[in-house]
Amino acid sequence: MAELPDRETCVELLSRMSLIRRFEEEAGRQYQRAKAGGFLHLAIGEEATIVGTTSAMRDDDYLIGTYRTHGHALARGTAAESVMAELFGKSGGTSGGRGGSMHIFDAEKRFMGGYGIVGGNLPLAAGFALASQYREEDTVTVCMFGDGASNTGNFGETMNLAALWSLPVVFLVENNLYGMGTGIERHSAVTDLSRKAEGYGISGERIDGMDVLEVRDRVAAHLEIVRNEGRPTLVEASNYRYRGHSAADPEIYRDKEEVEEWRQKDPIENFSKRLMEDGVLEESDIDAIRETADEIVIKAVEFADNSPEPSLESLYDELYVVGETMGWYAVDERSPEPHRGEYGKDAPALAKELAESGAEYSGDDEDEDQTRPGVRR
Ligand SMILES: Cc1ncc(C[n+]2csc(CCOP(=O)(O)OP(=O)(O)O)c2C)c(N)n1
Ligand SMILES: [Mg+2]
Repeated sequence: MAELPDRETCVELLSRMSLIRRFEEEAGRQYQRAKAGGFLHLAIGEEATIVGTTSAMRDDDYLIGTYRTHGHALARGTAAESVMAELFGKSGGTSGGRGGSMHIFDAEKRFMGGYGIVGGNLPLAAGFALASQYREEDTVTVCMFGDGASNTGNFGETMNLAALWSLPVVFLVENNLYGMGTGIERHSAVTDLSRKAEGYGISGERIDGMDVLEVRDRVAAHLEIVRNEGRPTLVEASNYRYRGHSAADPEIYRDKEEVEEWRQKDPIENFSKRLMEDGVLEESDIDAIRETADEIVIKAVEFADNSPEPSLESLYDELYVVGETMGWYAVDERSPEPHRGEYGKDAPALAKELAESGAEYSGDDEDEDQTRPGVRR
């Protein structure tokens, strides 16, 4: 069993996990009330993996996750208010309400996003790591993804390049035993995911993802290996999600006994119990931590409720189409005239310059009809 760190760290770990749990429960409730739109994937039960990992990272390390990442942002220090407002699609959200639940993003905290394409965040993680290497920084990227994502082509391709180029990444599989409604025995030929990158030259380790201290200790060790030895590693954290895959999941693929069995391993309950048994905290301290989480989340909902909707005029903001003609993918099909944000001339000078030098390099600078960029006649 991992040793307890100092009291302050213990309180921090428990507070973060409690905040995530409370936030997720509230997000589920707000989704039922149709305040939060789109899809909603909750990470209730997976808090120890999230908090253990982020607590071992440096502030200047990068983190990228999946579509189940409200907790990852909160653990990195993003304000609960902006995460909730993002779920509500409000302008006070982390991405001004444009991303929603699956696309929480906070560049300042180096949380490089939630990402909706299963396995699609792996090559991006390799890109962040390549940037660190190129700039000769000793920052590490932690890439978190699910057991299901380990079956994608992106997994193999990324492992190969990461190993080949000695990229500074810790790949962390959050193995919650299911990819949507498909159990791991039915979706992966190799169920010991810690070994799944061995053929690419990346060794891995399986850890208990329900134990925040074990996750913290082991991820810290992996970060050290990556930072000091300049090679990527893989960690498989075994955990479980207590709720369905998303808010709309009848859960017919698993029985109540299994869920109950994993509930006995509740990362927050068990850590609280240990802290009390070891005399680090008293029950009243634990209650106070819970109350603080409650207050933060109530305030977050208030903030999200009061945050204004993005204005209609801002619809085409942050859309970039490089070129002199209209980009077909930015066209509002209800009206044929061009809209703001659709013209290359509005793109920032640097984007334009890069596009032009790219076109020149590829010999693609003839004056051709680019009504549909990327589609050659
Ligand atoms: C490329 C791709 N294929 C399919 C989907 C649909 N999909 C969304 S989540 C999911 C399951 C992924 O499971 P896992 O990687 O274990 O992550 P978890 O949801 O358990 O956190 C699938 C198949 C998708 N989003 N992207
Ligand atoms: Mg899974």
